[in-house]
Amino acid sequence: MSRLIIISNRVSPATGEGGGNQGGLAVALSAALRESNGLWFGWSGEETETFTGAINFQRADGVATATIDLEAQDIDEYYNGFANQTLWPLFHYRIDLAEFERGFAGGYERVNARFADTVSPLLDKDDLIWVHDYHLMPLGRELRRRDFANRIGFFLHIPWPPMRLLVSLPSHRELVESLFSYDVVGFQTRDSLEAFIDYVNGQMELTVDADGMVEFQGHKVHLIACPIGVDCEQFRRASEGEAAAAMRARMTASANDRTMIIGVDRLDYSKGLAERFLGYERFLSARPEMHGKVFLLQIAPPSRGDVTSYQEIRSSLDNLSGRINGEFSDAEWVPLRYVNRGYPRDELAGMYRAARIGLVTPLRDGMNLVAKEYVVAQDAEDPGVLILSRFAGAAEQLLDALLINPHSPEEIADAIAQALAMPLAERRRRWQSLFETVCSQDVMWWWREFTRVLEAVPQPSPSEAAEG
Ligand code: GDG
Repeated sequence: MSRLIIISNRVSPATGEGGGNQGGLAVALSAALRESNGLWFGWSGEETETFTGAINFQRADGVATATIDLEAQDIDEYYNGFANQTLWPLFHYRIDLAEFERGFAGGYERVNARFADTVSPLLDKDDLIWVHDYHLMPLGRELRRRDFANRIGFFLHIPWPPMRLLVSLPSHRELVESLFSYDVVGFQTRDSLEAFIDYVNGQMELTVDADGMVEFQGHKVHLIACPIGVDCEQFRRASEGEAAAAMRARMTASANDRTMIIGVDRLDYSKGLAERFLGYERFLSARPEMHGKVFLLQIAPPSRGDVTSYQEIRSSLDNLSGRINGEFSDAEWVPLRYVNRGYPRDELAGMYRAARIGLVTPLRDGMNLVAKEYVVAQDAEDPGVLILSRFAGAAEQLLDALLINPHSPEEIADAIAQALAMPLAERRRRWQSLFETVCSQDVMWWWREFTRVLEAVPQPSPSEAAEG
């Protein structure tokens, strides 16, 4: 078995038991690394005055990590700039928020080259290399330029946008061409895969065969859809564990016989929080008989606070939540509990379980793990109802959720009413089917599937590698 090298913007291995407090991705990638005695490489999250490429090595619970610090200009141009002000909005169909600055693009290229330079001495020729997400798309090309003939795969966690949107990026062709340095390129959904194929058909005049193989400048790339999942077993255990039960009991006490609806999202404009609040407001306006009987708990830990569009969404949600509570609250009831902080994962599991409705309404999302976590955490005897945006990648799999258009406050309001009235038998039937789907393609399935496809790529013989 080859050694696995994972390269991502940030490195977050799962260590020890974790008490159900580590995200599924960290748990799965750590398991993958343990199995192959591999290495996880990325940015430490720290700033240094001048970039040196000095590597900080750590090992905990059988997982080896190697991290580098970046300088302020790198963080501005690569992370806050090209990654989060150009690619993130554009790939979430928010061209109105995308900034196209040459400095950002230059910083992105520079940091990808720096990643390649610093990781190169750590690589052996038989290593299987797995690069993650939009921060590092050109890294495969940078490694090829440094003569690495290894099998290299790339997985995109966010959506791939339609061709007509992508062409508004000045360097779209170069960015896409750089993906042809990989052997396997994985997307979350069929929809993203098809959008990518559309681009290579339309802009590059290449043909992708029925197995997802496409050749560019003599190099074959395998395109796949490989949906990420959650760590079903661990999260199920966490949701039945002590911390979850204690949190659930506290929530039940504080709910005071009111039915709870829950939303959990990073504070990000792609998550459709404003639209969710408007949908809930519509529900409250249309159903005065429900006043005092329900409340929405929205957990929204702030993220990317250095970027203006994130400061703006935060302040507009402050206004909107204030308006809704001002309009509908009375002395004994607050309809919206809007909380700008995070909770430990096992407590989150207890909150999901205490909620009759999981409200997940992103305007666009690569997958959305919250939808899957909500399903896993439910009590099989008395499960809640998942309301899910059609525009989350998870909607391709979770067909037994109540699927809605998040741009429509009426659809959100109607779905809330339908979920509240849903008979137990229907709740159980829908949940059973969702649970089976979520747990049959969990996060362990996902990494095994991706690495299986990558390992199946024929390794070039030493002479081919030398020619290539
Ligand atoms: C990207 C893609 C794709 C949230 N609040 C708390 C907390 N969380 C955890 C959730 C969940 C995770 O964060 C969020 O995952 P999502 O999938 O919902 O969204 P992104 O962060 O945007 O992730 C997405 C994902 O990558 C994986 O490929 O699904 O489409 O955008 O696990 O539970 N965790 C804790 N406290 C919180 O308050 N502990």
